[in-house]
Amino acid sequence: MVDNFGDIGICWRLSRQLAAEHGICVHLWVDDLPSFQRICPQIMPEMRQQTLFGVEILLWTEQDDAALFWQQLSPAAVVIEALACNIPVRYQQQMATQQPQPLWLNLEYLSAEPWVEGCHGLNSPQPQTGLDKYFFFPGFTDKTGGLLYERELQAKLDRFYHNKPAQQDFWQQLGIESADFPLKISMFAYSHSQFTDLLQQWQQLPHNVLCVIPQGELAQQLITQYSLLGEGKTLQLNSLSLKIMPFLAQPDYDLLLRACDLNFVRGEDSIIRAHWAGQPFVWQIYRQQENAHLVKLQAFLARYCQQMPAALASAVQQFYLAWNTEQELSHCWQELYPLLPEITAYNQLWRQQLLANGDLASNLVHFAKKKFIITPNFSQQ
Ligand code: TRH
Repeated sequence: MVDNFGDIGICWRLSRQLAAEHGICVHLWVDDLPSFQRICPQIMPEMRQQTLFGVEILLWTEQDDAALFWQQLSPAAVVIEALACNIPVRYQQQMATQQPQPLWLNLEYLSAEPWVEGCHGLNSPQPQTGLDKYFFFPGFTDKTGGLLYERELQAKLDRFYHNKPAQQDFWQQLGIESADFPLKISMFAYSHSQFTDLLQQWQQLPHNVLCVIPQGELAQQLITQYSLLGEGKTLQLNSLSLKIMPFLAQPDYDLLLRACDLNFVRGEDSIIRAHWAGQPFVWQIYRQQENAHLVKLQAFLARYCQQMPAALASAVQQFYLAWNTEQELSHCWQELYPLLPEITAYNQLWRQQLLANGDLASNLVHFAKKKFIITPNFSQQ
């Protein structure tokens, strides 16, 4: 089972936003429609071509006649290679024959490392086509492409948060009476050998705690560990209620993050959505070989914690490091827990700082317009 949704999650948000807010005609090529359907239930995996939310979605196949297929397509004015995919060579060759030449962008992975600023917007000449490919880096500063953020997002999240019946309804659809839980935690994480440390800590709190876990790697680990736990069932461990929940449609997942008091997130898309939700969050970064991810994690912590009071920064950093290196968690949880209100307040400032960099989709459109001396059909549908 594919259990990673970050790449499609990012491409889908970007495509929808380019179509909805910038009136751009977007074709999104995807090679795994069943995974896409997990975050967007309207997707019909058996359809090679479908239009949703103004975006034309097409199946990317590697079948025998694929070369001919790509060769026959008329290239777009702007072509985005997202997150380390490679456009088929035949399509690249077609791009090279166009006048004006298409703008070719390489949308990179998210990193808070300082070198990103120097590489964002750089061109990389492609000898086989004579075209330039431009690096477009998401990031946390105004020298990067910024972060995905839809125009109406804040208003939508605020409306939901202040509409108590809507929130109650949301929880009820998950089979949860939200009023029973003064502390609600969402737990979207990769498997974790020390997770039971946290569960033990939460069981001992003097009030009820809810922890919801979406279906996936960690949920499977827990189902193996606790025979009474299964999909849709709630396991009661003293004051802790543990529940495996269905994977939600992406917009509902955004609401879940707003409705919880603490969000554990993973990968590159959910961490950013947790930012916008504004509640305290803990990031489990996607693991890479030779611990390359820990360098990225430190770079993020350096930026995120920069303006925190020293004691807060230290508690946050220790918890993040323990969570990402599978160390014992009880002690760091005890340090972190009383600081959650302080983190919530800090997150508002941090969010404002990030929003001042502009959103990624708008920055990308701006970049594309700057690169075109004349604007072909990119900006109008
Ligand atoms: O799924 P991920 O672990 O993705 C990762 C990283 O992005 C990594 O960079 C990539 O290379 C690797 O996959 C292969 O975590 P991420 O990035 O947070 O993506 C999860 C997506 O799933 C995000 O768009 C939110 C969405 N989601 C839902 O739509 N519903 C849900 O119920 C949940 C839990 C998530």
